[in-house]
Amino acid sequence: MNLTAYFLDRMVAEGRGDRTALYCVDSTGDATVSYAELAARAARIGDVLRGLGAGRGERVLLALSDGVDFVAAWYGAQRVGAVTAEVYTFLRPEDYAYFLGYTEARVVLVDVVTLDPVRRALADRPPGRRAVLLAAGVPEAELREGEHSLATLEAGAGDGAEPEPLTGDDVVIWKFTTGSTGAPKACVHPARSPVESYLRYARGVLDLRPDDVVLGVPKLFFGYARDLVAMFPFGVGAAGVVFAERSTPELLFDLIARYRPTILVNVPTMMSAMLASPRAATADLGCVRLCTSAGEALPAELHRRWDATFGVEVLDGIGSSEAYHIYLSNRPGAVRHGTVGVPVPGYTARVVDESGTEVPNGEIGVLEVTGPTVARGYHGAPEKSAATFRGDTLRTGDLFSRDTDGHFAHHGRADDLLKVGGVFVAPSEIEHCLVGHPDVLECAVVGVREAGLVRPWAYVVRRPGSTVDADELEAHVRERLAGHKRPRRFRFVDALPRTANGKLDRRALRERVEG
Ligand code: 3SK
Repeated sequence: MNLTAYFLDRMVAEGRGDRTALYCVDSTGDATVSYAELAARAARIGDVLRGLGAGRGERVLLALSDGVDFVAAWYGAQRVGAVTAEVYTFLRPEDYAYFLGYTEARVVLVDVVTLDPVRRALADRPPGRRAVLLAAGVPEAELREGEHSLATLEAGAGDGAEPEPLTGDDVVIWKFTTGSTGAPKACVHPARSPVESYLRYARGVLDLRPDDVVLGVPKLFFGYARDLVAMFPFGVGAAGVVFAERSTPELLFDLIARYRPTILVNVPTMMSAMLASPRAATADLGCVRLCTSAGEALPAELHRRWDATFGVEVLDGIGSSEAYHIYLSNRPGAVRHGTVGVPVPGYTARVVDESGTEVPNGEIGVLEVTGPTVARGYHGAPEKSAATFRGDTLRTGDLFSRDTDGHFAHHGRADDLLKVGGVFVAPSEIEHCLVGHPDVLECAVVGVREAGLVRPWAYVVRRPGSTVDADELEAHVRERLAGHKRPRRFRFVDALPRTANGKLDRRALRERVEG
């Protein structure tokens, strides 16, 4: 089960190598890349990596911006049986030092954006344990002794030997957690995880088709997007759109007009930003057959506004690096607002209390999910792994309820719960209520100690041009929420802190509040 053989080479072997695998927009311009071209590059890069000592089981760290190089290098590493791990491109040297030390990567791939911070991080590594630096898109003249240019080595590489023979049990992917509750940890996945996820979610739920074109809002270092844009489509001969720039509503509207994607891989924050854009009223999303939403809970009110404005069905779902990808999702034609749907085929989900007993429908508890893609554990964290994984069951730490029809609703993380006046309050309930106000773009609720008591405070980002004030929001929540759930204070801010994956960073917000 070699992922490059499965997702790329197979298309070529079946005579479909001329089909477009990627539409790319990066600093070198626009490119259309066929399956045959991508497979050939992956084979040569595999040869390069083997030559640098990154073969079977060795970690290859990708610190690359989105583009053809990212995708070709990822499949090159997979082809030779290496273990791929991806990191963000806007980190500080000390962050890269953490990832280099944690992964003990044999090779680190960088580009013009990450060359300098990674180079500085490498300088602090013990000499015998330094990753080899392989630079994509960086002129040879800018490289130092011991650093390598991907283009130069690729030009001298062979077409690559056969893909490394692997089984579904061989570990090939490390997916990093977002790190909003501590240092990022890698969830260790065998080759089976992406293939099962592709078959069950991408085929079973999204019904991916050869004529699909998938555009993703998050960058490729986030597995949610990487798999949906540059892996799952390849299983059916469809195409992904990759672009180096950060996503903005304007850029997305431009890319939609240009590439006419049929699937939009989205997150709630961007859905809210797209709705707030002046272009929302005239944007033509008629080409999009499905929009996925994950990464954070999608408030029902935001979902309804999206439906009314764009008329594109949204499949809200939930996934995680621990479970590899999405394991609960709404289904086309059967969307239930305010829920993340029902288990993806092959998964079972239970809402349990502290003793592990299933709670009755409608009650809130912690979600446990069992399925074929649950990670082996976190690398180097046996205690955290033992507390989170039990065989193919994952204790998610997320609060959920299940309705009588089997749809699951997300109520935030168990460790984000606030105890207000002795009663547990889920910040997400207050946030979803506030986002229902037409002038609230986004908001976050945290517990703040006032005179020794925990009180919910709301941090609110107004819609552009809005002057909505605390009194008006107070009136809005008074009509909708019980007294103890109402925010005691409203703070208006320009933006909320977010993790690299775009999720709300509650820890950073709490630090800001306390600091
Ligand atoms: O939300 C997440 O963290 C996630 C991670 C990996 C794959 C898919 C998703 C939604």
